[in-house]
Amino acid sequence: MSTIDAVTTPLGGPTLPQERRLVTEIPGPRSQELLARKAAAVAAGVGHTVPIEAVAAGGGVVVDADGNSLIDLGSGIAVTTVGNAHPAVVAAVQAQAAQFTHTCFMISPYESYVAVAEALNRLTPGDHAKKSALFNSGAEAVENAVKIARKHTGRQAVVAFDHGYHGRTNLTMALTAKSMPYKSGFGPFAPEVYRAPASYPFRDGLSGADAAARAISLLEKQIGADNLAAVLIEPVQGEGGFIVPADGFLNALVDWCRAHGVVFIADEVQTGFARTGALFASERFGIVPDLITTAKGIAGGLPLAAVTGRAEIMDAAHPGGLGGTYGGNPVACAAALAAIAAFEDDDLPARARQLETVLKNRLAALQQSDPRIGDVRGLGAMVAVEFADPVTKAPDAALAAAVAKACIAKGVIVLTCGTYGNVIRFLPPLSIGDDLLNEGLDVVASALADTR
Ligand code: PLZ
Repeated sequence: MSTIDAVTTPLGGPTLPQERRLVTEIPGPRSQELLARKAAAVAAGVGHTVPIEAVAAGGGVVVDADGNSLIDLGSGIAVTTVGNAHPAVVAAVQAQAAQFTHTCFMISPYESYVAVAEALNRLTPGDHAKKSALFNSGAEAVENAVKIARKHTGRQAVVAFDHGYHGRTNLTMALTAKSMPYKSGFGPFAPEVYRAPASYPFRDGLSGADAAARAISLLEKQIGADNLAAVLIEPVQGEGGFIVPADGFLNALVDWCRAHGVVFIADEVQTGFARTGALFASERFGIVPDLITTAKGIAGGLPLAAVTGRAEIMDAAHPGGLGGTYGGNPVACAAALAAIAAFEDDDLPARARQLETVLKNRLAALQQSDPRIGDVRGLGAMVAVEFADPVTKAPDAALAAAVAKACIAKGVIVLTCGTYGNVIRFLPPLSIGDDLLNEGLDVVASALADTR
């Protein structure tokens, strides 16, 4: 049995030894035992990328039940941005859990929910009057943003983009572009969802203005502004491949939306909270969305999500029209307040910009010596390499999978992504040290060299 042993299990947080340490093969025997139990007990549809039993994490490492310490370049998919088991988050969670764990905000309101809403209203882009509502997951936030936009406009159609990812619930599956693994066999999907072409500079070569004109033409011809409630887009597309749109693309979309009374929703679930070197990626493009969806990094690992936006739009839903049993759970809100204080007090956006420099310099150097890296791109601590044939640009998913697998075997957690599955993404926690990040990138370089 791989039951956690209180004596040998290290405590998480930044005091964990910040080192890559392999004492067994990955997975070691205790991890293998858990994975066998998982295979027997957990539905096959719930996959895993890193074959370990995690027992502790913090700073820039994840420790497994066999005593291996892996460098974390994934942050649990961009969640533990402040650092795993961040001491202030842990303390806030412990204190709140001892006070009360739940009342249901819709039954008996409490202060921390309101304080999170105030913080979001203050910190998100734009100095207009704002309001927020809290939920449990990114998908739930996106669903509610669409509900709010429909109620506000009295229109039904919603536009999402090629390469977009917005979740796994029924409406957000419809909004998500990629069939496998997210949608295949799970339909029928929600109606009145349309898809427009995105800006993907490495593959379409279009300027931001031209890519926007192409998308806007589709909106006007296929839907008509009068029918369109919302345009929904990730400022940097995450699961779709860390695609940074060409300059001016998002700005032109926002301008068009504003001219036609269409609600512009920025899905900042993955890009939000310092990840891209600003508190919100929208700031890096100089756009002010009408609504912003957030989750992931907001609460240091606790499940919390939000919709924040123009007060008059947010107030369109009738009293009782928005909510949910757990939305804005007090323990998650306490965690969020601690995480948000860390983002602000420790200037974590600046740390993300430092990591951007390290990541891009190292990966650009790697690209110089290896033409199979077609593109290095990203913002802040959200950087990726796209593997492609040097001549035809044909996506090389097999190479991305082989490199990621080799990195994990060598004790470095990296994740793949991309519509074509040919992208390796780097999402380190902002609490990682430069030495550990560089060691992780050394391992990536040697894993890539081994595939030649
Ligand atoms: N919007 C932009 O990135 C979640 C998905 C992992 P939830 N991305 C990770 C997986 O395979 O399920 C995401 C996102 C963007 C929405 C979501 C959905 O957020 O908290 O997973 O519901």
